Amino acid sequence: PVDVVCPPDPAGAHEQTMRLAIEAAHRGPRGANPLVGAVLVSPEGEVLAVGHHRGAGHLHAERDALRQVAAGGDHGAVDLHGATLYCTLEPCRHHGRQPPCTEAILEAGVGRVVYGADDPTPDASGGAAVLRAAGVEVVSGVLSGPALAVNNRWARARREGRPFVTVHLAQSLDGRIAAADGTSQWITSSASRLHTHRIRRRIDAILVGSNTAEVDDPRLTARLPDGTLADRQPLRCVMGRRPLAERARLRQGRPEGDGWVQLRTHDPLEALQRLGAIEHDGHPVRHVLVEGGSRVLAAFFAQDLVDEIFAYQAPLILGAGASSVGDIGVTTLAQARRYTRDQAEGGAVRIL
Ligand code: AOF
Ligand code: ZN
Repeated sequence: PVDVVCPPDPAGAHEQTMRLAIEAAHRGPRGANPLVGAVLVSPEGEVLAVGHHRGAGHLHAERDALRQVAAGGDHGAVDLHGATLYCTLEPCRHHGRQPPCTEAILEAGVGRVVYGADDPTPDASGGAAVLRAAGVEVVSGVLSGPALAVNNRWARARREGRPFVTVHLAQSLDGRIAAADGTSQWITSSASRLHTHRIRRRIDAILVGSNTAEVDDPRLTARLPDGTLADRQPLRCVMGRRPLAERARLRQGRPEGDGWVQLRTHDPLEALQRLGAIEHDGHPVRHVLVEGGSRVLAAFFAQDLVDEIFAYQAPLILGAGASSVGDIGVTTLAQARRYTRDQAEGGAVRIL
C-alpha cells in the first residue's frame, strides 16, 4: 500500500465524506472524550454506515460504524477490503474504557482508512502507524483543521492537565439567579432541571463553592424524573475553605457509598488539576460540572476555564439580586469571554 498525506483529491471525495463525518461527530455530547465521527464507504462510493461517539464509556465512532454493517447481515459475508473508513480523528491504538479501534478495523478487514486530525493524547495516538504496519492504506490530514477545531477545548483541557468543564446556568432574562431577598426556587423550570440531571449522570464530578454548599444545602446527586437516584453518580466536590456543616445534605452517606471531597483552595485551575488526579468509578475525573455560585463561576470564567455552557433563561426580570456570574475582571467589550452556539442538545450554548 502507498501511504500519503493529503494526496491529490481532484473530485473532492475525501473532503466531502470527511464533512459528513464531522457532522456526525457533533451528534455526541462533549466532555471527557473528544467528539468523533466515522463514515464507511463502499468501493463504489456508496455510504454504508455513519457512526459517532456517544461519550466516555460508549463505543468509539469507528466501532459504531462497523457494528452497523455487521448488524446488517451475516458478519462474514461483508467484504470490506475495498471499503474506506473515514474518521475525523486518528483511530486509537490503546485500551482505555474501550478496546483499540485499530483492532476493530483490522478484524473487519477494512482496506483503507482516511482520517482528519492526529490524536493529541500520547497513549491513544499511533493508530495510523499500527494500521500501516498491518497493510492498511492510510491517508491522514484530510480537513485536519476543521476536524481538530471540533475538539479545540477538549484538547486544551488535556494540555492543561485538567478535566473538561461544563457550566449549567438557569437564570432570569437579566442574568440573575436569585431575587434581592435570596429566593431562587422559581428559576428552575422543569426542562432545565431535567437537563441538569441528565448532565449530572454523564459527568465524573460536580463542584460548588463552600458558600453555596452552606446556603443552598444541595444534594448534588443525579436523579431520574421520578426523583429516584440514577445508576451513575458524580463525585461531589466543594471548593473553598469554609468547612461543611455536619448536617449538610451533601455529607449524608448514600447506600452506594459515593463520596465527596473538599478542595481547600480558591484557585480553580489547581482545584481542577487535583480533581483530575482522583479516580471515580474506576476512572480519572475528566469531566466536571461547575454549578455555582456566582463567585466560583466568576473564578472559572476569569481564568477562561469554562469549556461548555448550557444556559436556560426564565421569562422574568428581577432588576436586583445575585447575578449568575460575578465580576471576572472584564472592563471593556473586547475582553469578554465569547462563546459560539452549538447545534447539539436542543440549541444550548456551547463553546466551539
Ligand atoms: C477513537 N475513536 O470515537 C474516540 C477516540 O477511554 P476510551 O477508550 O474511550 O478512550 C478515550 C481516548 O480515545 C480519548 O482520550 C481519545 O484519545 C480517544 N478517543 N478515539 O479512535 C473515538 N472517542
Ligand atoms: Zn478508538
